[in-house]
Amino acid sequence: MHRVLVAVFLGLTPWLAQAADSITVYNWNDYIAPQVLEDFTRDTGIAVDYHTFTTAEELDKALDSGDAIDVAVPSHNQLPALISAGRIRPLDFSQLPNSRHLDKQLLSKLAAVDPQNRHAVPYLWGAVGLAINTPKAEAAYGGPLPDSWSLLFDPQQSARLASCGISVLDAADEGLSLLLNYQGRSLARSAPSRIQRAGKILDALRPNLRYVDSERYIDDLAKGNLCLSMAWVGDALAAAQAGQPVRFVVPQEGSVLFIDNLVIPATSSQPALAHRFIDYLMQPKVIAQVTSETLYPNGNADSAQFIEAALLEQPGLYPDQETKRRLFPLDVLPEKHAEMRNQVWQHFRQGS
Ligand code: SPD
Repeated sequence: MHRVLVAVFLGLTPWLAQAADSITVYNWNDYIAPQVLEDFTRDTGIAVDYHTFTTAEELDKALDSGDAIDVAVPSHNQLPALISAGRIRPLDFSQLPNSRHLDKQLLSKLAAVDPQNRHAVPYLWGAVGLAINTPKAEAAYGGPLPDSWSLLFDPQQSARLASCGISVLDAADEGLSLLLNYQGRSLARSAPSRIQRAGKILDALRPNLRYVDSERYIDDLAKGNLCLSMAWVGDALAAAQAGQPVRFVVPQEGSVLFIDNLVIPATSSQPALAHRFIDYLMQPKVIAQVTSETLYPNGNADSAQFIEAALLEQPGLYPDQETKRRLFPLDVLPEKHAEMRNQVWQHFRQGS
């Protein structure tokens, strides 16, 4: 559904590209309400050349390429490297009056990776968990399922679910953080040799998985073609909204939290227009529309009044206090650890 709507919008881009002012935006797949892009162009006369990516590496590559990008959406754990490499600019808050609506608690979390919140404003955030198609998974498993990452990380358990379809996000930080947390450890505090050993466990799981991909699983969950996925919350809730008996679970061992942010890359050729786009998205009514369509919580303290009560109360979208206690933010990795993480993940992703 999300992708169809995006395709409709993209069909309009040749016409939009003729507008005098235009900006280039890089965002995660399935992470905008396409109507918001059309409304922005209608309201401001600024066309949007909109690109999507599905992994953090793809965004890093685009930002390293030197191509002019006006607005991008990195996750919080990418910010320290982007800031220290000079890849993103400090924001000019005098051009962002709607920043007054931002959630102060989220801003204080972000200040740990972007001191004084100079470079980034929160867009959408959420938890990683398991998307479970309960009837299919229970039938394959042979009874009720434990509320545990063991469904995925214990090869004996995942072998029981392999026949109904398991997928894993193509997200090294999430995957390795969750595995090490399941083992009672932490990715950022693990030596490269420990990360390498974690890679061996992932490799042992690989035969039980249908694929490692962060985009294909959205349609497959929504069509009932998978019974267990490591999932970002909105992608899991979209399958439930499409009518599948899919629930989003934050297992008892806990899980990771991401905050995705609006930033202006150093290569932006239109920083004033980029500020206008970011400010537009920070209007409570606009970002509420994005949350309502993507099913991800947003970083705006004043948007709830524009979101349907049934959606706000939907379990999983905004985690309750008990779930929040089990969530920890994705870690920022020292460079040596990051190299090992990339090596291990590339091997796992390829499955050979
Ligand atoms: N459908 C893609 C949604 C992206 C969610 N955020 C990704 C965070 C990666 N660290």
